[in-house]
Amino acid sequence: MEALDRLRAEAAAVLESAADAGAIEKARVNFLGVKSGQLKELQKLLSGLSPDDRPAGGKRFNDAKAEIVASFALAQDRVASSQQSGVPNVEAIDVTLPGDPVRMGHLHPITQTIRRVQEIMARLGFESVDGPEVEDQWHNFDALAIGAEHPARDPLDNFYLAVARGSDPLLLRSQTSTVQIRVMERREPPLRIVSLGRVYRPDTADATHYPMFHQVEGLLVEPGVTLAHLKSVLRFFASSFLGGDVRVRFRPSFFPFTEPSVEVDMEWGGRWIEMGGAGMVDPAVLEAVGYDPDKVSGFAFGLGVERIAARRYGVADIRDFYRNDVRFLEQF
Ligand code: FA5
Repeated sequence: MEALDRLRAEAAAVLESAADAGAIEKARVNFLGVKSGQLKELQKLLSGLSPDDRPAGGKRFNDAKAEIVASFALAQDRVASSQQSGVPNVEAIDVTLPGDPVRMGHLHPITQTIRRVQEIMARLGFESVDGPEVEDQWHNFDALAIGAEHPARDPLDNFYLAVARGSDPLLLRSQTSTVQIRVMERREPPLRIVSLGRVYRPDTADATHYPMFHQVEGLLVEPGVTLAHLKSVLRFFASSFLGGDVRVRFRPSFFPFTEPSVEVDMEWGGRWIEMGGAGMVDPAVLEAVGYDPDKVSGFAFGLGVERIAARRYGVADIRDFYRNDVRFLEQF
């Protein structure tokens, strides 16, 4: 039975050094082949043993066979894994190599702008609130003193939603002034709120317009508020947000829900850019939400977030914010 031990050692050596699947297959046929494998030849010798020796001989034979089969499986695993890593027969992972850098994303510049505006306004005591993007006629128009025949309601200037016949038409809000009403309906003055969110208008996209954009709405209602307070707040905001001493200019304007109304311009490289509208909350609006215009007054403003972001980052075309070109967005 020494022949068995020799065969066992030989098989282990051959399989250990087998470099590829071909060599393993050759070794398999040589040692384990059913017809003329070496193991098969030795098995034939078992029948020549005396009945007393046969059980022990059979056991040694089976042990040797199991060992050769195990070496065979090991060799197969070894060759398969070195093929996968492309590295022949060596440790596949070098833990001393520097890791692959992970590409980190960051917040979209408009989201960064929104958070920064909220932060600055919080320093003046303005609390951030939200309102729905799908609005009813009351909050988008009626309560803001925008009459039934006002052109701002034109279906061509708004995204109306299909609703059941006979029910009040809903629309994607065209301005964040809706949130003024929602807050005043729920709360009593004094109030200092700021609301940033999406608004929708079927405007043709160009360098300063997009059909979906964001507004920042500010509202302050207290006894004795004047236009001078409004200008101070806007100048503080503009200087904090844009850095330096930013000049703010009011131009006379008209909004149905403010009286007087102004357009708010900010200076940009010697040029004045319109950032939004503002004014003193119209007494009719205060009355519509149940406030007493003899006791409190207020100011409100609504600025375009894309416009102030473009001003801050030196972006010439607000459409760039929504092209999703990573090379553009990476800069912020
Ligand atoms: C309003 O929407 C008023 N609700 C603002 C207001 C609030 C007045 C409170 C008084 C009191 P206006 O339609 O002008 O006003 O829009 C305000 C700002 O939104 C504009 O000055 C501009 O900065 C921005 N804006 C308007 N349309 C677009 C657009 N299509 N794309 C990007 N920004 C826009």
